[in-house]
Amino acid sequence: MSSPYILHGFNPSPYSVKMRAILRYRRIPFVWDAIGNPRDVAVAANLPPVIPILRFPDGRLMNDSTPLAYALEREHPGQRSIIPDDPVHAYLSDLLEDFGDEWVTKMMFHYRWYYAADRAFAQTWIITSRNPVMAEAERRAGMQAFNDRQVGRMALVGCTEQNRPVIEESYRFVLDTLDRHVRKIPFLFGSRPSLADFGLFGQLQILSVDPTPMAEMRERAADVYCWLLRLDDASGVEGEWLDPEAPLPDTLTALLHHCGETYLPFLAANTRALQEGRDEVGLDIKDRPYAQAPFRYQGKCHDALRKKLAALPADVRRRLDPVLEQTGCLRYLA
Ligand SMILES: N[C@@H](CCC(=O)N[C@@H](CS)C(=O)NCC(=O)O)C(=O)O
Repeated sequence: MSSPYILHGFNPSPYSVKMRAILRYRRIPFVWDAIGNPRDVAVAANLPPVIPILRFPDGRLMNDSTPLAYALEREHPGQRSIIPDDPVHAYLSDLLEDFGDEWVTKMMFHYRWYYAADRAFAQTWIITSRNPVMAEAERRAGMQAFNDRQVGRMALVGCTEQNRPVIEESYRFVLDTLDRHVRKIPFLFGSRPSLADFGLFGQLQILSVDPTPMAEMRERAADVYCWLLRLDDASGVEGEWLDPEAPLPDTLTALLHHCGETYLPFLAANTRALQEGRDEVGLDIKDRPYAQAPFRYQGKCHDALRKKLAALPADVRRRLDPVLEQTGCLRYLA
């Protein structure tokens, strides 16, 4: 057997468990290397210092889960692809993946570092993932240092007291809507999972473990909780995409509509602030004030979504634009 892929990541990292679930669903043999500090692998390879990092069988190292998912599509074409065949659904899947990666992540970060019970649990989870057995003093110091670093970053990613109602309300909306969806259709775009499912999975999987959002999820959206357990290893799933001619399920349009009234206005305001060199993004989201410093990476995400839309042929746009228009997304993407 040729040497398999190696995924360097760890369990408390949403993007790591997202990539792991993709590899499992796609039946791509890999080794899950969750020993030590996986971020060091990125630093040593001169990559952006984020996890996970995937080592390809030829030795190449790469990180950033979205380009990684697409690189795997190129390496293994036609083998349980996670990109819907229909280009309209494929674009909507990209959009919802980005919503998961860049907006739902605010919920993940907020719950994890805001509530005392969650902070305490996250410290233990992260420190023991790096090194399960440590001298007590070293363990305590490591936990405190990690806590302080992450709490210090909250404002940077928009997890502030002012933004808390927007973030928590959005979490509840996503739970309620996804709960209704997975009772009718196994995954977002059919009975097989798409890139969008994995984007949401990464963040929600962590939210299903950290104590405060876990309790909320189990009580409010038990089907979402069970959906996450299924998607973690979906290597046995054999499914079909939704019929592209049929109207989109109302739960999917509700999620897109939510994206059009939360994440996308934020993304557009973020891009404007970056272009104008301002140090604050401020806007109203569902009649509530939201503010944070501009985020360069999310400027790139916005640009990528717009370029992808602009590159689609006219016959695809004729079917896609009405969906984006009706859900309030188009004006932020065109
Ligand atoms: N866009 C990247 C984001 C990866 C990311 O932000 N990973 C986090 C952990 S889940 C990280 O490594 N943060 C840097 C740090 O904590 O030092 C992806 O999709 O993979």
